[in-house]
Amino acid sequence: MGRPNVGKSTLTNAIAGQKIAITSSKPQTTRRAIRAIVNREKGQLIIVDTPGIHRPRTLLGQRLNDLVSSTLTDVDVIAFCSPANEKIGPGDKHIVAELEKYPRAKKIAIVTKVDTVSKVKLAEHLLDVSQLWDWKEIIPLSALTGDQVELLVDVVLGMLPQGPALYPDDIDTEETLEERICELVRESALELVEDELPHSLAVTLDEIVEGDVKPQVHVSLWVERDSQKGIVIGKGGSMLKEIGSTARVGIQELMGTDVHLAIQVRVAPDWQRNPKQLGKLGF
Ligand SMILES: Nc1nc2c(ncn2[C@@H]2O[C@H](COP(=O)(O)OP(=O)(O)O)[C@@H](O)[C@H]2O)c(=O)[nH]1
Ligand SMILES: [Mg+2]
Repeated sequence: MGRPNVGKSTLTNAIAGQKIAITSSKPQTTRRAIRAIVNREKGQLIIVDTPGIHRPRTLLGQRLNDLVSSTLTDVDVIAFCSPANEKIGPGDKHIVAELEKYPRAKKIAIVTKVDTVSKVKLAEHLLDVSQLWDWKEIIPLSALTGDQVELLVDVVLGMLPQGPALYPDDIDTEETLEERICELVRESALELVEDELPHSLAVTLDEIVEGDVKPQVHVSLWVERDSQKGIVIGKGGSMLKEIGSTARVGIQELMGTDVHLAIQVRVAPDWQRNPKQLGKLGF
């Protein structure tokens, strides 16, 4: 767990060795509790990448916080993440205060993005983190360089209860192909659009049609207002084209084949606050 943008999804992918959760420089992009299943000689680790915890401003925000709470009730270890290059603040303290609610789990702290700071800065940050809670472990690492990532895996595996593996060893995630395709389109759109718009985006899969040459993947990219539709499409469709070509690269890698990607931009009025629209979009 941790504030938005601290590197939770990037770390999940670094451990899994592939992109399971989308990542973004825009905060609050993870909208599901995504499970990555990691098999090592010593055992099986199921990482749950959660949406960042923050004060909810919309019904969507509230639902995501609820999702995080129900997930944390089930896990054996909770890892609180904070980036080395940002001072511990009220947002972090709010999250740490929540830890009381999950007495079952062992708590560790992860200091992310150590590649961005000096040794002195890192030492200061570690000290600040150590004063937040009586952590079982504090592990500084960088998901970008891979520094200490395997150490984290090893430490956490050592904290897990013994028992049979929960998943077969050839499964990487419970995310379906459909979900992963939608997330790749959303990731691409997130990076390309400006400012407030990222929060308004959602993606659903309409169908995958077996074409003569290659499969045709049809998705809908949802926005909240008509005015946003124009922004996402761009001048002469330029923005949409760019979103599509970036997403297509990831989808082709995922499906192991060339695909034709068709994106339809549609409006679901005020969907982040509207229970009916939220349901339609899968929340
Ligand atoms: N320099 C550096 N950047 C990182 C590292 N881990 C994540 N980031 C960047 O931080 C941003 C947020 O990452 P993300 O994993 O989406 O954060 P989340 O919201 O906590 O899931 C992205 O731009 C990442 O590229 C790291 O170890 N080093
Ligand atoms: Mg994330």
